[in-house]
Amino acid sequence: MKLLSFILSTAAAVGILLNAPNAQANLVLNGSFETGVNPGGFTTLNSTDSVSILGWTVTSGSIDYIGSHWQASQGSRSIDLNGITQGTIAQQTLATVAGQQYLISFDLAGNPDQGPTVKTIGVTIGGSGLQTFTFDTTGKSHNDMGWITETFLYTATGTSTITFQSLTVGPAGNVNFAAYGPALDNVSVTAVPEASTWAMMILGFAGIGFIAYRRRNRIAGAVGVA
Ligand SMILES: [Ca+2]
Repeated sequence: MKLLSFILSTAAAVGILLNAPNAQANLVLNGSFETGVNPGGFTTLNSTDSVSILGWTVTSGSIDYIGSHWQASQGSRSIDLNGITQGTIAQQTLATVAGQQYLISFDLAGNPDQGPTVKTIGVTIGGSGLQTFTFDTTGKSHNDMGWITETFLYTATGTSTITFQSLTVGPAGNVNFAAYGPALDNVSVTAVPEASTWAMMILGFAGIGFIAYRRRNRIAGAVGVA
């Protein structure tokens, strides 16, 4: 029974640890795009707008800042990376640290109003190179956007800029009118604890569990003598 309680307390400690990544701070300011001008249904923002959405700059083309037009993934606002042309948004200075690995996570969907059916988004952070992701809007609608979460890992070389750009052309390949792009919401960049850190933390918690086990053992023994 005492050994069982030791195992249970250690298991509880490991359980707390496994939830620990959720506690890592998101380095992205306004990653859900909830703070900015009131977009109403939606508002088109052109390059180089850096004031309409807190923390974000439209660095090329145009985007749509989406309000009630469709279901957000998180909160009530999101982005269509095609305004009237392909657009790019960026956050300039993330406080990433050289040598530290980060998990980049974002929610992806697509404007279901017109083709192309498959929307393509390009993502860069620091010197990561372009990461591309696609989303198939088949069967999706404003009320059922079908948001998915995409992730990748990046080891920083210092502070970083993160960019999201549309790689989606217009219907029938029209690049001059390309208004139906990839949809973006819920961006986060969080530090990933190193394996050695995890090992030390687990050993530490196991040690605490063992000390608690020994203490209960002694108290039980003392009570037994009295
Ligand atoms: Ca949002």
